[in-house]
Amino acid sequence: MKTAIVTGITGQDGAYLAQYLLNKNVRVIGAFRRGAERTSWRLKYLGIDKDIEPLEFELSEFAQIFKAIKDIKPDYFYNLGAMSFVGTSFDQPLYTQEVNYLGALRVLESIRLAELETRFYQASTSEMFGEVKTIPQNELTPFHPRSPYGVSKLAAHWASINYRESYGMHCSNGILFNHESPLRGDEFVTKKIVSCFFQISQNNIDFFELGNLDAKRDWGYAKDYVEGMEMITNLDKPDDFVIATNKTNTIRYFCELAANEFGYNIAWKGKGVEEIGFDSKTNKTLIRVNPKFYRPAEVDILIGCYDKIKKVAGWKPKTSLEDLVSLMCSEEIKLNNFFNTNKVN
Ligand code: NAP
Ligand code: G4F
Repeated sequence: MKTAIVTGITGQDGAYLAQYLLNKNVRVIGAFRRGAERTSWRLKYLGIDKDIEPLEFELSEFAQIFKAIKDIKPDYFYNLGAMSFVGTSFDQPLYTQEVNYLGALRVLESIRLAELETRFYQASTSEMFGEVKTIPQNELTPFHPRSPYGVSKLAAHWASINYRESYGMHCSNGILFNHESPLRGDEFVTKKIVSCFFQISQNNIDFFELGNLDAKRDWGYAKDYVEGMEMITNLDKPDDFVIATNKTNTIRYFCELAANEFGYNIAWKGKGVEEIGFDSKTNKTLIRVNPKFYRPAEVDILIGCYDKIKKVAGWKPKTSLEDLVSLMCSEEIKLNNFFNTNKVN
């Protein structure tokens, strides 16, 4: 039986990856940080909280990381733990580097010092492309990050390549474009939109506020994407791969799709901060713009070409944006019931 350490086990991808690895008969050691309980609501929701071996783990603490890796000698190390919210990285640039870049470096250095054959996976991101130089973006597209988060992830990306080239370690980077699911954190725009429409449908709120409606993202389904992570680490040759859908859409379009799922028909009027989204059936305003959600520098468009991973590992996306929105909206109701009936963290 192979053993995998997964950092970020309490996050969206950690939960789905753990579920996928367990189904492949891999022993999963879930690295969580103090303050989080040993099991997160996501693991509980998926029904796998009892199947994961918890490991207290802080990405800013070298001695703890080194000891864990030396003692456990994992076959795989999936580094998904991060300060992952772009907006917050502008307010916490140093902490973001500490965890996202130096955290990855601590893991790499620990594997090297412990002289292990551990296969390392780094959660790289389309945010590294930032102000994009080509459309679509692929593994050869030059990087131009636009946030402290993007800068930290790019540094970790290069560290992973550097350990591969310098020490022959099996280090791979998955350059993942935005991927969403019912388990997505509340602060990310897709989940925020779905949750707010649900709250409007329950008469708990009248409207909600967003920032830039024109940004375009390549959105896929997280459950499809963790399969790509597992495929990458099982390739003979470590390498870097884009995982994406090769389709891009605006935040505005995502709102329209989610609104439909709850029985609203969104139309738009006004411009900039004056713009509103209203239900054309009732004329009620459901969406307003608030500049507090704008970012100091924006990534305007992301769209990824996944040809390389399709060719090398046979991975391709299975879920359309329309199906993804539909499943996020229907699951939102179930999630609400889950939170109402479970004491979870
Ligand atoms: P997420 O839901 O925000 O989860 C982040 C995880 O990192 C949480 O488990 C969090 O633990 C953990 N973490 C944060 N700081 C830590 C620290 N100092 N030490 C140890 N663990 C720490 O993120 P996600 O969407 O699953 O994304 C997984 C990874 O992929 C992240 O590295 C993200 O940057 C990257 N990525 C995500 C996307 C996407 O669209 N989702 C795209 C590209 C790359 P707590 O629960 O204790 O906070
Ligand atoms: O959902 P977001 O916060 O995701 P973002 O910034 O693209 O980052 C996510 O994807 C990255 C991959 O490219 C990951 F690496 C990263 O960890 C994270 O998972 O914002 C998406 C877009 C942005 O352009 C933002 O300006 O939506 C725009 N937006 C408009 N109104 C908003 C809002 N974003 C948020 N979070 N909240 C709003 O109210």
